Amino acid sequence: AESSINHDYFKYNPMPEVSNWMAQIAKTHPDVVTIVEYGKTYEKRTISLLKIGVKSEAKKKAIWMDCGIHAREWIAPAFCQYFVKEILQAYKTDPKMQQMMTNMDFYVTPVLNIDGYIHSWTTDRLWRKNMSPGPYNCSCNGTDLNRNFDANWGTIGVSTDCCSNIYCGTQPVSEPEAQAVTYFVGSRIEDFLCFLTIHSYGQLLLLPYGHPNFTASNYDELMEVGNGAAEAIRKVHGMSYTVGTSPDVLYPNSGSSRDWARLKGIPFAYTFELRDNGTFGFKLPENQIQPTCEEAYSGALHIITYAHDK
Ligand code: ING
Ligand code: ZN
Repeated sequence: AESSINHDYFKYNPMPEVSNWMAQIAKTHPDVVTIVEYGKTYEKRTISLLKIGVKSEAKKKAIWMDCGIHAREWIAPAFCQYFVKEILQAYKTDPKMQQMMTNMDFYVTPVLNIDGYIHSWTTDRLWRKNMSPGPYNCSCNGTDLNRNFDANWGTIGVSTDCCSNIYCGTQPVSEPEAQAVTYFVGSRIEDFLCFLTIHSYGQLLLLPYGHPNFTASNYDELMEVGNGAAEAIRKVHGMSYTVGTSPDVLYPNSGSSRDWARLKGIPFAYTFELRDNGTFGFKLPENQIQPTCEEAYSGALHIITYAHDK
């Protein structure tokens, strides 16, 4: 219990501290938390998530959240840690959270791209991709995991140059980290109401699809709920988040995990692009971790509550 009590949520934590924290959270909340190991990274590290909910034999709905699919976006893993802390705290006293944790399990992956995250701490702060080697005759490492999913793979907003930061890999789901999410979520797809994938930066709430030729069947509802989340965010510290599809708000892309999740049938699939707007970019100062997490928590809960209540 000591080290989870002492965990500092408002600094950036390197991977060993995140792993220790996960173990402590599971140990100190055995009634509602389990660690699930569901894959290996290219460098053979274990990918784990925290499954959080009231344990029961009944079939439950589910919420997905992953952080740290891109190595340099350090505020994302910080948010997943904060999110877990907050829902566990709310569960103690808040009847709404007790109801949601009774009906749903929260599956939270604090760091998906573990190899890349470690590389960005030790070697290259602005590393984005995973660490798998390029194909034959290419000397660069790394595939952009958010271009590697099986969703109009390789068609737009990607590069086939293995040195590019948006290299999509040799084929859909070629990467072990993308495989882990695809198999875990794909094997219980009908349980999931929400798929929230956390990035930085830009202060955006992005919804499917990244490909400009496709429109989600529930686009209007996704926009409405997204705008509600942006309003909830603004109420916390006055920050403004822009809501829309990737092509409408920024640029098109293919092979994102969010698009894959929506294509598979998860109704509420969003990408969060946390602070800031470019002043500090990926190197968001630690004194902004707390306000960024507070506002994003409010936005995420808006979406989750809507999905639960519907
Ligand atoms: N942004 C995401 C990326 O994979 C995205 C999501 C896609 C934003 C397309 C805008 C357009 O590029 C970051 N920051 O990684
Ligand atoms: Zn990203």
